[in-house]
Amino acid sequence: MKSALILFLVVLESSIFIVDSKFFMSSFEANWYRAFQSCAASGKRLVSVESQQKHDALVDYIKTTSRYVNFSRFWLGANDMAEEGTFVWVHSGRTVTYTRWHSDEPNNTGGVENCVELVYDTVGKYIWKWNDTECKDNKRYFVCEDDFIEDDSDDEIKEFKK
Ligand SMILES: [Ca+2]
Ligand SMILES: [Ca+2]
Repeated sequence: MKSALILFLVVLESSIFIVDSKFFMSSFEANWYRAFQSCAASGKRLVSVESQQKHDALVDYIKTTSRYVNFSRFWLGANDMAEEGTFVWVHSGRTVTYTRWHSDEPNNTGGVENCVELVYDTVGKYIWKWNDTECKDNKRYFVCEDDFIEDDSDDEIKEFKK
C-alpha cells in the first residue's frame, strides 16, 4: 500500500515538469459548442478560469501565441444556458465565482448571450475582460487545457506558468 502511494506521488511529481504545454491554443475559430467538443475530443477541456492566478497564467500563455493581437477574443468554458444569469463552468459544473467581467457585462444583449469570451480590445477597453455573447453564430479561437491538473492547486499553476 505504501509503495503504491509513493509510486503515485512520483508520477504526480514528474508530470508537473512536463506541463509547460498545459494550455493549447486552437488553430481555428469555432462556435462555443464546437470549441467545447474539440477540446473534449482531444482529451482536454475548454479552459476554466477560477482564480486570479489562473487568469494570469492564461493571459501569459496567450501572449506567447500568434493569436495575441488587438481585438482578440477567446472562448472560456462557461455559460448560463441552464439558468439565465447564473454562469457555470460546464466541465466541472461549478458556479462561476471568480470573474473578470467588463463593467458593462454580462448584459445578455437581445436575450441570446449565454457564452463567455475573454476579450482583449484596447479600443473598447476590454483589457482581458469577460463578455457574454451569442454561442452558435460567433466564432472564436479558444484555449484547451490539459485535464490532468486540477485548477485548485496554486503550486501546480506556478509550475506551468512560464
Ligand atoms: Ca445569458
Ligand atoms: Ca455581452
